[in-house]
Amino acid sequence: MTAAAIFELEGRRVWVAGHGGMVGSALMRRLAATGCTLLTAARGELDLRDQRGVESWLARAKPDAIFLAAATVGGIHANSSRPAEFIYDNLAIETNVVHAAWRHGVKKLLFLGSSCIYPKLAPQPMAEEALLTGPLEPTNQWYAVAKIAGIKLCQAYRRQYGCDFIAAMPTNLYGINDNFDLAQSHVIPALIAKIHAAKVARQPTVPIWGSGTPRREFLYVEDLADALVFLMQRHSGEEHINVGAGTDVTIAELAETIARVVGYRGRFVYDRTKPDGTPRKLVDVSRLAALGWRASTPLEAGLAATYRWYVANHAAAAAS
Ligand code: GFB
Repeated sequence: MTAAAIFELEGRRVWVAGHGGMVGSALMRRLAATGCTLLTAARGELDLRDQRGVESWLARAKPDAIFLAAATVGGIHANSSRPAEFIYDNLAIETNVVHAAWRHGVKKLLFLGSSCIYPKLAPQPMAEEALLTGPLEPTNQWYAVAKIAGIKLCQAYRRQYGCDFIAAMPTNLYGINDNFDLAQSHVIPALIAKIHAAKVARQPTVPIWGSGTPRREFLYVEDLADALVFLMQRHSGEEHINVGAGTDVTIAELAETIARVVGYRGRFVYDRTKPDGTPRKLVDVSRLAALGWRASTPLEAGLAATYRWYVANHAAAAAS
């Protein structure tokens, strides 16, 4: 791993691709403190799957640095029911942005992947070296293949053209601005929405998909944004870097914790007709820790902040 010279963001033109999403909006908040000039392209203005559009936007905007946080994302159901969109959209976005970044002399680019790049049965915690050592989890293999291609794009442009393009692999994320639509969402926003609705309607039970036994690691998105800015400033190298919280919980434990945060006293009913997905997904954060960064938000505190945001922004709409 290379200890990089610090890449200062102050005074630079920084494009957050995907600034409207959960990760992108957290990055916008975090970057506001760095003194950089923030660049954004609204969805209606630029479709990142359109190669010409991306080329001409970069030619005009001239960013010095890019956080590539734009992606088609979703939970286990969205991934397995919309495989073509997950592979096509993500491959198109990555190839367009990385290629145009090289052509327009972008000095640094950080590509955001996902811990689902690792084999379904990778040894836990999953070190960066586990990449491409075994078969992927079938429910999200399409998304995973696209994200693996993103890592390889950054490596290829670094090797052939000397571009300082790096890749970060976050674990499962949650936080404000998450997607709470039950058909698309990840488990945390789904359980917040379902458990809150059950509390309001005084329902005695809440359905939970799968067996409740899979283990997941969850990172609060404000911590992720801090880690990404840290990596942009301090990491340069071919190796992708895991970003995680360092601990995991079962889905049953997660449901209990969310019930505590929401103030719900009913029971959970496990629907085993729904998929569990990967049995365990905990990333090894040794590389990031060696560089000097650690997550700081405990799960229950992050969940409480996310729930407050959900009540203020979504709960009324969901109930009507
Ligand atoms: O968060 P999630 O959808 O994605 O599901 P993955 C995590 C676990 O929670 C699975 C269970 O075992 C689900 O069956 N679960 C329980 C629920 N109740 C629910 C519910 O109401 N909604 C949802 N969504 N899950 C995703 C990948 O995998 O992780 C993506 O599909 C990406 O590609 C993302 O990598 C980080 O952790 O299983």
